[in-house]
Order: sequence, then structure tokens, then C-alpha cells
Amino acid sequence: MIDSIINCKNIKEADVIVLSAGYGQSFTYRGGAENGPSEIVKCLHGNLEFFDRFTMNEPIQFLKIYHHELKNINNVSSEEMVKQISDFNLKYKDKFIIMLGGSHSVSNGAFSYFEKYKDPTNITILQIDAHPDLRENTFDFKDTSDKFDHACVMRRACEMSFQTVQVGIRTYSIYERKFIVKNNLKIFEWGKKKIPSINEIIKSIKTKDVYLTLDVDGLDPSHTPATGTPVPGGLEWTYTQRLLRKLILSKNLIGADIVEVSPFKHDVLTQYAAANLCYNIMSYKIMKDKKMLTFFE
Ligand SMILES: [Mn+2]
Repeated sequence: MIDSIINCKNIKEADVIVLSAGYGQSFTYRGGAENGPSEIVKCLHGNLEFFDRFTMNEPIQFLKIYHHELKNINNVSSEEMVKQISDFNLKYKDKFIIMLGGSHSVSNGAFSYFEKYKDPTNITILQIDAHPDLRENTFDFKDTSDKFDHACVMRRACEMSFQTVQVGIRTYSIYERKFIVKNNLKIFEWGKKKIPSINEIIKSIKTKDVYLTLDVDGLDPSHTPATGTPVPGGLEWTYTQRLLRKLILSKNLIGADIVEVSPFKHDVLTQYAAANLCYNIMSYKIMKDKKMLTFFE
């Protein structure tokens, strides 16, 4: 009997590895992102319907999903955290890995792996986020700076020569603005002009291979309020799901992460939303690879 979305006990047999990376050391406003993965996984264990109304299937019947937790990740330096995540990606390079943060710093680990072992110029990082995370360092708002700070993660990605497309952006510094203009970065801002069409976003991705980094603060906080640096406005829920469906259908998703869930004690909406998106992403990705993906909408 299937009783959890985490339905595989042997990592070698898995189609998907859900990787819990509860590193919460990098935060700016609310802390607590180290508790994000365990709350999302709790939700995957018994609080989501297996039936998916967009594919009209129970994807769980066709997927083997294994869960792995990087247990000590919140007690190590940021360099060590990045190394552990990169090493895990290398060890399981044949698997589709969806990483649960943790602060946005954890994405540095995945980027580091793809930079070393693939060609970053042929990979687009699609970031859904309220913030562009393009700071060179954090000395403008902190006394110390760490190159793997969550506010710098996309700057590091640019330095590694990845292509980038950033969606939902609605607050940034003057230095980030200058960097965006100087490097002609593709940014879809929210709440300035009209909301872009999903086709426009997909068309702006010039590579076949895409890595998705989804900061839950990119969504409207009515859907994902429990996050470290909430910003009003943002992507609407059904728009987000539609964007992910279109993305996975038209591109080759090589990895994904969902970050910055800092759970509230009194409310489970954010972890439910994150778990729902996690199930959507892994279901569609694997069903596509198995040539079983058809959407009914
Ligand atoms: Mn953010």
C-alpha cells in the first residue's frame, strides 16, 4: 500500500531524490529556514492528494521517490555546506534531484556542481524570487559578508557564466540595478508593467537545459507567507503552477530547488504550498522523461 509520496527506500532504484538541505545560517530578516525541509517533507508524507488533476493521473504510481537529509548541514561553514551539496549532486548525477532549503545559499551547492561538471553557458537558471540576489557582497546591510550569502547567490551564478532568467523581482539595491543594466540580464519584474505572459518567459530561455531555483518569496505572500524576507505582490498561485507545467513540457529540467521556507508555528500553508510544487515538479519531470506527460486543462 502506498501511504506516502516518499515511496522508495532504495536510493539506487529512485527516479527522484528529494534532498533536504536545512542550512539556515544565511538570513536577513526572519530566521528559521533550517526547519523548512522537515516541515515540507512532513507534508509530502501524508498531506497531499496523490491524484494530479492536470495530468488526470496518480503520478506516484510511475515515480520512485527517495528522500535524503543532509543531517549536519546547519552546523558547518558555508564553504563546507556548498561542498557537501555539490558532492551529493556528483555522487547521484544520474538522478533527478530536487533540493529543499534551507536558505537560498544552498543553491550555491547545486550551481557549483553544474559549473564543474557541465557547461554553465548551456544552462539557464530560472529563478522565481522577489529579490534578484545579485549583491557582490552584503557590506551595505551587514557587518560581515559571506560569498555564499543568500543575497548573493545569483551574482555567483553570473560569475560562473550561467545564463539567467529572473521572474517575480520587485525589490533590489541600486548596485544590483547597475549590475542588471551593465550585464543586460533578463529580468521579469512584478508590479511595474503588466504581468508577462508565460510564453514570453519561456521564449526568453535560450538553452534547452534549465535549472529551476524557486524562492517561495517570489510568490504572492498570500500563498507562501512563512518566509525569511517576505515582499508584498508576486506570482499568483495558478500562474506559478502553469509556468512550471509549461517549463517542464518545453525544456529539459536538469535540477530544481525550493528555498526560503521558514515555517510558522501556527500555520502550515507555506510548507503545504512548497510540498505541492515539489510534487508537481518531480511528477511532470519524470513523466516527461518516461514519455507519459499529457496535460488536460
Ligand atoms: Mn528572495
